[in-house]
Amino acid sequence: MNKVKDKFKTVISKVKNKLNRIKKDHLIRKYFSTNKLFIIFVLTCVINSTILRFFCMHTLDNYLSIKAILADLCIVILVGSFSYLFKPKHRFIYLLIVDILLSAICMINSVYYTFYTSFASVSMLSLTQYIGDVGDAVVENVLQLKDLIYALGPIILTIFYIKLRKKDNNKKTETKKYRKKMFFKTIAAAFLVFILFCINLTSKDVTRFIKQWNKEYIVTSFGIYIYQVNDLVSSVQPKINSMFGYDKAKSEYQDYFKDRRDTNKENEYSNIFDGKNVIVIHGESIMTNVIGLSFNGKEVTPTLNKLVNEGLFFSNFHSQVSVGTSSDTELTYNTSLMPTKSGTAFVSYSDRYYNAIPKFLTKKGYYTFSMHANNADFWNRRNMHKSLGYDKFYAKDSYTVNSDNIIGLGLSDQSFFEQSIPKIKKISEENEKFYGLLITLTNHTPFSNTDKYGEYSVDMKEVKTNEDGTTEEVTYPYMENTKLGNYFKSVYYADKCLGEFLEQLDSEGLLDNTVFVLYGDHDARLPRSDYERLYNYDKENNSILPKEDENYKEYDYYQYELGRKVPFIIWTKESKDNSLLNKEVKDVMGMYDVLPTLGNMLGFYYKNSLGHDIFDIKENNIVVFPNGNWVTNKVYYNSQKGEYYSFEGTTITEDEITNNTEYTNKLLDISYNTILFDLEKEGEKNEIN
Ligand code: GP9
Ligand code: MN
Repeated sequence: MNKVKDKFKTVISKVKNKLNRIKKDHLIRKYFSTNKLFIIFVLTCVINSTILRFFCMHTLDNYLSIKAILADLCIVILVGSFSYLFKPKHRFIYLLIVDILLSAICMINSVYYTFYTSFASVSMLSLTQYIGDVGDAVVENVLQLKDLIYALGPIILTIFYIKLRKKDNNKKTETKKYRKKMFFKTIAAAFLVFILFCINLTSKDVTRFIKQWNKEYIVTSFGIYIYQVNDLVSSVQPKINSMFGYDKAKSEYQDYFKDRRDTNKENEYSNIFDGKNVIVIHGESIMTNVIGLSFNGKEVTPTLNKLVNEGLFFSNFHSQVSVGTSSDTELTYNTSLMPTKSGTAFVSYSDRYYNAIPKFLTKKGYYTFSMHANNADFWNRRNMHKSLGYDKFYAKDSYTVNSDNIIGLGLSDQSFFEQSIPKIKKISEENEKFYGLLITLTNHTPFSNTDKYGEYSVDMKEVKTNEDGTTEEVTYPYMENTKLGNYFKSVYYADKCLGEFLEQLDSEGLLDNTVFVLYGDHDARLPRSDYERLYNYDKENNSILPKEDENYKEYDYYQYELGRKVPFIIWTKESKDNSLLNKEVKDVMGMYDVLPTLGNMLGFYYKNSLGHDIFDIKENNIVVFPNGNWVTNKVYYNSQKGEYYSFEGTTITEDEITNNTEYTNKLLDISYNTILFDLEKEGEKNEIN
C-alpha cells in the first residue's frame, strides 16, 4: 500500500515539476518574470495618464478611452525600450528619469486644467515670468491634493527596484546581444500597439489632431503624452510656419474678406458718438450674472445696475478668451481678431501690425491711452499696447503703490481710479478729444481679501414668527464661506469703486461729452457646485436641495458654460432719455463684435474685422470660441463633445450645425494666419480710414 502511495506521490511531483517547467517556459510568464521593472514602469505611466483623464473629463468614455490608453501604452513602451540599451544597473536610472518626466507632464496638466479647463502648452513656458505675480492665487485656488497623486508613479517604481535588487543579487549578468534583442523586441511590441491604435482611429481624429485647437479631444483620442509631443511641435511651429505658406495664407485671407457680407452699411447708430471722448473699463472677471442680484435686499452691483438701466446693455455678450485670459480679451476687443491657437498673441506676436481701435481713433484726431496699475511687462503689455496703437500706457510706475493701497494682486481699484482722475483731467485739457482704456485688477481670483471689500454679507436673513406671536431674525449662512460668495463680495467692492470713479469723473466735468463703455474680460472660473448652492439652497439643512426635490433647479454643464457671459455696456449721461441708447440688446454677441459695433457708432469702419456690427447683423450673429465651440441665438455647440444645446423654442438643422462649424473653423484659421503671417501689415495704408 505504501509503495503505491509513494509511487503516486512521485508521479504527482513529476507532473507538478513538469507543469511548473511548462509554466516557467511559457513565453509570457517568462517575459513577465524577467522584466518586472519595465512592466511596473509601463503600468505607472499609463495609470497616471488615465488618472489625469479621470480628473479632467469625468465621463467613463473619456477616461477609459481605449484609443488614449493604446496611445499612451505605445509611447511609454517606445520610450521605455531604450532602457534595454543600458546595463541593468543603469536601466533603473533611465526608467526613473522617464517616469518622473511623464508623471510631471500629468501633474502639470492636472493643475493647469483646474485653472484653465484646458491642457497645458509648452508655448506657455514663456509666460512663467508672470507666475510669480499670480502665483499665490494659483496655489490658493488651484493646487489640490489630487495633483500629488502622480508622484506615486516614480515612488512605486523605486520601491520595486529596491525589492527586486535584493532578490536578484545573484542573477547572472546580461550579454550585450541579449540587451539588443530585448530592445528590438520591445520596439516591435510598441509597433504592434501602434497598429492596434491606428485601427481604432477615425478620420475626424486625424483632422482634429492636425488642427490642434481642440485640446480635450486630442487628449481623449491620443492620450496626454502624444498631445504634449504634438503641442511641443506646434509651439515651435509658428517660427517655422511663418517661413512657409505665406502666399497661400494671403490669398485665403483676401478671398475670405472679399466673399464676406459687407457691413459698411449705415444704420441708426452710425456716427451717433462722432467726436465724443471715450472711457472704457476693462472689468476684471466681471460676469453678467451679478447684475440685478441682491442679498437681503442689498444689490451686489448698484453701479452696474444703474448703467444697465440707463444705457445700452448687451445682455447676451461673450468673451472669447483662450489661455491668454485678460490679454486675449484685450486683443479681441481692440482688433476683432481671435486669440491664437498656440501661445498668446500678446506674448508671441507683439511684433505684428494690428488694425486696432486706438489706431482708427488716432486717425480721427483722438489722443489714445491705456491705464493698468500692474507691472507693464505683465502679459507683455508694454510692447503690445504700443503695437495696438496706444499713444501712452500708464502702468505701475505711473502710480503710487504701497502697502496701504494694495489688495490682492496689486493697487486697489479704489486707489487706481482715484489716481487716474488727475491724469485723465490733464489729458482732457491738453487734447481736443481722447480715448482711454482702464484695466481694473482687484476683482481677480482668488477673491480671498474679504476683509478689504467692505461690509457685504451673502447670507440669508429672515424674520421668523414664533408660536407666541413674537418675531426674531434668523440668519442662514447661504453663500458665506464659498468661493462664489467671496466673488460676490469682491464684485461688490469693484462696483463700489466704479461708482466712486463715475462720481469723480462727473464732478470734474469729464462725463459731459463722454461715452462710457464697460466690458467684463472673462468669467471668474468658479465652481459649478457653488452655483448649484446659489440656486438650490436648503436653508433648513444648510446644504443643497436633493435633485428629487420639486424646487430643485438644475444647473448643468450647458447652463454653466452659457452662464460664463460677461457684460458689455455703453452709457452716456444722456442715454436714459434716448430710446436708441437706452435698451437691452439680447442678440448673441462676442468680444470680436465690439470693434465693428463701437466703430460704427464712433464713425470708423474696418472691412476686414472678423466680428460684425451687432446693429447690422442682429439675430443672425454667431460667436465663435477659440476651442471651436460656437453659439447663436438658437444653439450652443460644443465641438469638443460634438453635441449641441438648443434654446427653448428653437429648431436647428444638421446643415446649420455643419455650416456654422465650418464657418468657425475657417474663421479661426483666418484669424491665426492673419497674426502668424502679419497679414494686416499689407493693408495698413488702405484699412485705417
Ligand atoms: C494682470 C491682470 C490679470 O495684470 O490683467 O490678468 P489675468 O490673470 O486675468 O489674465
Ligand atoms: Mn482678467
